[in-house]
Amino acid sequence: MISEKMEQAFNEQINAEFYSEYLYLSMQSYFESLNLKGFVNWMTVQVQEEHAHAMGMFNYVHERGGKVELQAIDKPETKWNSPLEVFEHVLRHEELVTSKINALMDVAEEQKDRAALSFLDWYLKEQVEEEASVGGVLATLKLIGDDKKALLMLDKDLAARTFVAPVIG
Ligand code: OFO
Repeated sequence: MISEKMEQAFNEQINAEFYSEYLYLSMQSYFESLNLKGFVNWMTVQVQEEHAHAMGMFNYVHERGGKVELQAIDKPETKWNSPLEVFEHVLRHEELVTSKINALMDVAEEQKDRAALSFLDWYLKEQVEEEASVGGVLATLKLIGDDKKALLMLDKDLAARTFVAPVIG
């Protein structure tokens, strides 16, 4: 059984993961409007990953005898001025999520919930990977600048990303 405080903290993080899914879906729509299908694909995979992150916690709370109460998901941004601006936003967002996972681990530590700590370890490692992969695309976009040909080459690269259902926990 998890404590009420731990359950509440997980519920908040589940909402944050669903918000991430929503935000990336909004970014996917932006790339659809630019007809950059590789970027669309990258965002499609990101959306699926965020859904898996949310569901991993959703299932975990139930496994521990807790209850999930879904909250309203905030409206995500819908407008960006360039792919570069989108990926700056993604990196900022992932850094925020990393801080939220750290805060969740702080609650687990304070509650002496070692099982939750060990479960959350996967999320912490995932955040390191997320920030690195987003940082890589962002660095390439900075190099590309206004070069349309180079942007289309990156778009082709991003089309290769595939979703692999994660084994969480
Ligand atoms: Fe769930 O990792 Fe991104 O937000």
